[in-house]
Amino acid sequence: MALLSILRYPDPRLHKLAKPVTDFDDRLKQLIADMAETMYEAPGIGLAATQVDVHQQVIVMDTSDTRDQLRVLINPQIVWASDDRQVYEEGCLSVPGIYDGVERPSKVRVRSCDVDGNSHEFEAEGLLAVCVQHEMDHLKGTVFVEYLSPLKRNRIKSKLLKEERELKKERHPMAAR
Ligand code: GNR
Ligand code: NI
Repeated sequence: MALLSILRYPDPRLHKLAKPVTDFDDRLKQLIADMAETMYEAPGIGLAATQVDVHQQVIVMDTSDTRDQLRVLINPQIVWASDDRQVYEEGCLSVPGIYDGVERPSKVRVRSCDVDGNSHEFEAEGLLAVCVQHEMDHLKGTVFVEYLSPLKRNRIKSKLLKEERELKKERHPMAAR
């Protein structure tokens, strides 16, 4: 097991398009184990492979209160979405400290594969529906801040870049700036 480092917005690698998984092998199982460990440690309710710089369609999620209901989604597709929508205050491990309302379909039906390549379908609502759609956006290179106004997005970008510079200074206090 290993903790993976999570890319931070505005890293351009967060906008890469993930490719479908074709090999359901031990390498995939290792990636899933490492992503789950990283998600629980963060802590977060979901993590997409894109966020750890792996551009394959892999998601881990756990929206349970007990943190013992790991869900693994490989090559997920939304096969149905409700017309009614809900606004939820979203956050993202790749956009630390930022929370804002995002409107999405309140229910979705998802088809995805498990670690062995078997296809499954399930319906999601509430927090699970929010999380699935948020994670699937990551696989398409979309971060939730892209649903906010350009003004808000630019403020978030500046704030995170400034924090990034401060973090670098702490790591290398004597380096030239
Ligand atoms: O941990 C997370 N919490 C969260 C809260 C509201 C809406 C979406 C999320 S997902 C986020 C983890 C994450 O960044 N996944 O990509
Ligand atoms: Ni996220």
